Amino acid sequence: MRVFRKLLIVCLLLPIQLLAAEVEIANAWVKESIPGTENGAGYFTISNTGSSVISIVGAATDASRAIEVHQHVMRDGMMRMRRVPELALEPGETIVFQPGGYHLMMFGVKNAFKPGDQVEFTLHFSDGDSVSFDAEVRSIR
Ligand SMILES: [Cu+2]
Repeated sequence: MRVFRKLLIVCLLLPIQLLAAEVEIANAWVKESIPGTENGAGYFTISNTGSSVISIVGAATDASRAIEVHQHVMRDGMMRMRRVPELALEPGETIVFQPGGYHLMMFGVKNAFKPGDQVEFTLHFSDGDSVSFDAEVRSIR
């Protein structure tokens, strides 16, 4: 009986451990590759469903040589991109990654993205957690 009770406690604790990164990812998509280019961009909506601040500190994918979190900024009347080393989400906050704003910038895309393809991304958070999700390639026409 005592052993059984211990097992039960371990089983109850495990799921809590696995759900440490309390975020929700929705509407994940990737731009269809433009012929002749080897860079790509991924978009999604992320919500912090937990009760503490969570920060995106990096991203990963097998689909490209490198990947960075980027933002578009206006400088001297020109639209430019800059790398975002850390992006914080307050509890309850939602940030939309979309064309002209935040995006996952991919350098050296290995296979051109075609509509309907699936691309897997992983986001790394400052607390050491990470979350993986699939994005669908969408036509830009
Ligand atoms: Cu970019």
